[in-house]
Amino acid sequence: MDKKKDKDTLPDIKDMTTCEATAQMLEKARRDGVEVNFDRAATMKACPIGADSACCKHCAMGPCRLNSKDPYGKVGVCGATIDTIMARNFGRMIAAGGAAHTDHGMVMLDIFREVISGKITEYEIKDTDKLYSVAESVGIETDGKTVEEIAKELYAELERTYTQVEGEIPFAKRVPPKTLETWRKLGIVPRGAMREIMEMMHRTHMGVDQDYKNITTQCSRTALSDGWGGSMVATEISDILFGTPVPVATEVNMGVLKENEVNIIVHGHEPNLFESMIASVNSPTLIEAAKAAGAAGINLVGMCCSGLEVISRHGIPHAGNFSSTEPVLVTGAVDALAVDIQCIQQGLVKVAKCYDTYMFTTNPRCKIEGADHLEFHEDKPLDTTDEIVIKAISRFKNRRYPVEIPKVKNPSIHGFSYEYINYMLGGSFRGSYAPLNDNIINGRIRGVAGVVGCTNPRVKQDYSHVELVKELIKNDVLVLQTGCSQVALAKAGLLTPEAAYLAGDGLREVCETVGMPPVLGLGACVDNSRILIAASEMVKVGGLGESIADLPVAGCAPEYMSEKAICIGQYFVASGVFTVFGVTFPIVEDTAFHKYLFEGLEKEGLGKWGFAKDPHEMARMMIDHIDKKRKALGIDKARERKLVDMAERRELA
Ligand code: SF4
Ligand code: MSK
Repeated sequence: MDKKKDKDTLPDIKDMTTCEATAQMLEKARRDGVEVNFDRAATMKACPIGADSACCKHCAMGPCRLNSKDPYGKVGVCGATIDTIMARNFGRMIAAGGAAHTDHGMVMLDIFREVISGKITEYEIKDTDKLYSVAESVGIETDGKTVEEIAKELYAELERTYTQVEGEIPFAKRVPPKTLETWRKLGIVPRGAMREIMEMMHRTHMGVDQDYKNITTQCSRTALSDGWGGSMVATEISDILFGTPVPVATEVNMGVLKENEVNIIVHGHEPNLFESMIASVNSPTLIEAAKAAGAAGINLVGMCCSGLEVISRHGIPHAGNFSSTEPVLVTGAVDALAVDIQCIQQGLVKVAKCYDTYMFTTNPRCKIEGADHLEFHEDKPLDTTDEIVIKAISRFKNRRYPVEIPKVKNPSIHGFSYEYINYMLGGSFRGSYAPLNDNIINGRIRGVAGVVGCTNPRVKQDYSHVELVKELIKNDVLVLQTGCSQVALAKAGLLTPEAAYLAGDGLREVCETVGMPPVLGLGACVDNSRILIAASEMVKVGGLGESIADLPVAGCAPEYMSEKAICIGQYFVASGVFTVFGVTFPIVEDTAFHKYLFEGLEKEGLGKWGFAKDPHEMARMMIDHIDKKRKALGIDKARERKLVDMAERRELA
């Protein structure tokens, strides 16, 4: 890197992130002459045609570039219009995002099968209550059966989530009847995810589906096969194998690294690698080896969604979200970085090399040139994780660079699973979402928002997440969180009961009564399924309409970057939720396809998309939508509280 030139042309660090620790590491990276993701985002200009999805390279007659300023001015060589091209690109993003989640889910199911058959002995069924409840939710009779029998039946049933050729997937049984009726009418109830993703790819091949509305139908069906299928299986099986989260207090941000200990970070998405890493760092032999190398101990921390899987199950500290994965290596304190799948930037390898950090890929799906590959096998997981710990100890012993760890960490509480929210609101004997619905109906809580998704180094890190959520809770909107957004809010101190002081009067009263934060962390990005289940339960409890589309709820991914996020957005929209995205939207405005996603789908009984760059504008759009739904339900009057001003007070006196 040409340090002088780039230092002069790179933006001010305070415009790149609001995370103090990340900012400190960006400063250090510049001093050290190391290039990280934020620098690349600043110097790599986004292609404007690609950003609008106005190009197609689906065949060798192209690539065809249309003009997003004059979208109907020309067509591709085959005659494809801008709407066809954008819808096909959108569909392929959904197929890729859905494939990532469903493949993750299928791996969890593979592990479950091998645990039941006894081929994997390192893991076990940890949460039998959850096993029973999931089995019953898909219609499996549990009375008089052994855990093993139920588990085998559940495996066979859930395998259909992926492989079913015709008919509805098992978790369609969890969808509120009215929502399901709309899906059936529109022909979007998903079959197995493999079939839906395959059909999505087929339809978007050159010369197949060239009707943007018809392509959108398959977009919805494919996305739903993820949300109510692949992702939901990933969440439920992870809970059965590793435990359903309950609230746990921990700390978040780079200050969780320890200069005098061997630091190991796990980054990615699947819980299995991390679960075994926990076993390895607690091995007395390895702790002894670390001490013999001069360390006070072994410090295991998480990042990204791997970190969120274990923060909520074990209270393992978390060092930061997606955009901080390269900057954290600049501390020089990370002795080993172990990654599995998804959101692993190739740039990590170079930064790791600059600081002598061992970087290990562990999954056969994700090898990276220049990183060491130590394959992880669930039937002998400790072979890999022990080896990573041994390598980390050797790096600690031979640390060559000065260590600089930002002294920034925040206390936070995570682990609000759907089940725990049920218990928290109603108690163990009458666990229920009824108190939530009651408080929405009486107006103390205005509505519920899911604020989720990535960070993106093209926008100021964490800024939109935090501003948006502050605005929502100030307006009595309870916020549910997953993915990297949750880490942004944890770093800002909002995942604690004390943060209730930032909430409006009504929400604050509820939080103080229950003792809960106004912002609830539900899990990793694959766990958005927990939000869908919570929404279904709100419908089931009653008083807030008959379908998810009737609920006073909204969703947002203010700083998204991944194709998984687009798939999540579409499954929320298809489930009936108004969903706002920030950063950029890959569709030309004022085109027919854009109008269909942003207005047309709602008219068909689904949700709709929204887009805004400014978090306050996002909040306004979401609150307006929540108020619109309250009005339609006839519960808007409950919120009309007369404010008495000073003149009126004097008059009353
Ligand atoms: Fe161009 Fe049509 Fe081929 Fe796409 S499918 S590259 S629009 S000719
Ligand atoms: S890790 S998909 S950056 S939330 Fe799930 Fe974070 Fe987004 Fe990756």
